[in-house]
Amino acid sequence: MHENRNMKIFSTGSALLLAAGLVFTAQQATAKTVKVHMVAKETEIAIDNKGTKYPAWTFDGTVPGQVVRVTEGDVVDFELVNPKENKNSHSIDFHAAEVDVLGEFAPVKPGETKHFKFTAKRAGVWMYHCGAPTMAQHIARGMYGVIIVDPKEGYSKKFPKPDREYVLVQGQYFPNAEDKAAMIENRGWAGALINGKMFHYDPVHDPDASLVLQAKPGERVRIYFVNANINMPVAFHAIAGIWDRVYLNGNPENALEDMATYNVAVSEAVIADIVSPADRPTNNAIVDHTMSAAMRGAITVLMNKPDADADAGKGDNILPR
Ligand SMILES: [Cu+2]
Repeated sequence: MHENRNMKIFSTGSALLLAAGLVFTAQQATAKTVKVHMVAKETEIAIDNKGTKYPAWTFDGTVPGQVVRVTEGDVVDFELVNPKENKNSHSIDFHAAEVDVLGEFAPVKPGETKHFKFTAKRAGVWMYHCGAPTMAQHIARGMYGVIIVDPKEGYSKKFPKPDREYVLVQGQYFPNAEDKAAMIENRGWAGALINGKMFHYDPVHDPDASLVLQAKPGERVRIYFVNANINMPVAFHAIAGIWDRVYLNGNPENALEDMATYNVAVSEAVIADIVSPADRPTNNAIVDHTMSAAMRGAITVLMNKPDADADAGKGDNILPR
C-alpha cells in the first residue's frame, strides 16, 4: 500500500519533470543565436538627395547602420571592429541589452575589436548608438541605428500583422562636424535627417528625392521610428492620417489607439501603425510636426496606391536607401 503510493507520487513527479523538460527544450529550440558584425567607418556620406558630402562616422558606412532584427529570447552574438585607419575610439550601446556600461559598452580603440553576447529578453524597438566620448558628436555624425526585437508570441488581435513595414530614424544635421559644444548646446543645427538624408523620401519638397514609402490602399503600414536627435523631441504625426496604434517602445503590451501625434523623446523608439482608406488612393506625409524639423527635412511621403511595388516595405526592404 505504502510503496504503491510512493510509486505514484514518484511517477507523477517524473511526469512533471519530463513536461518541464519538454517545455524548456522547446524554448531552447526556438531561441536562436544571431551573429551581428559591424565595422566602424569614418567616411564621407551624402546628407541630402543631391549628394552634399558630410564627414560622417558610421556603422558600416551607412546612416543609420544596419537594421538588426531578432526574436525575443534570441542571443545576439555581436562584434564591433574599429579599423586601425580610424582616428577615433568607437563603441556600441544597444538599448535592448542589459549588460555593463563599463564592460560591453566601453570604447574600442582603432585597431581593436570588441566581442560580446547578450540575450534580447524584452520585445520592442530599440535604438543603438556609439557611446564613445564625446557621445553627442558620435551620434550627430551618424553612429546610430535600430534593433527590432519581435515578440515571441507573434501577432495577435492586440498586435495585428502588418502588410508593410518601414524603419524611419530621425537625426539632427550639424554642418560643422567638429563643433562638439554646438551639438551639446543645440546650436547651429541646419536640418533634420530621415534615414540619413534631409527630405529623403519627399519629392514634394525636394525635386532630387527619388524615393517614397508605398503601400496599397487599406493596408496596415507599420513604422518603426527612432528619435536619434541630439537634443530635440519629435512630434510624430501623419498628415491626412491617424495612428491606428502606437506601441510605446515597440512593445505590444504598451498600446495606444487613435493618436494624432505622439511625442517621441530623444533615444525613444516606437511602433506607429497607419491604415489608409481602402476605397481610394491617398497620400500621407509622415512628419515631425515641430516646424523647425519638418521644414528642414523631417517629411516623408507615404503613397497608398493600387499599383504599389509588391516588394516595398517587406523583408529586407524595410529601410529604403
Ligand atoms: Cu563612435
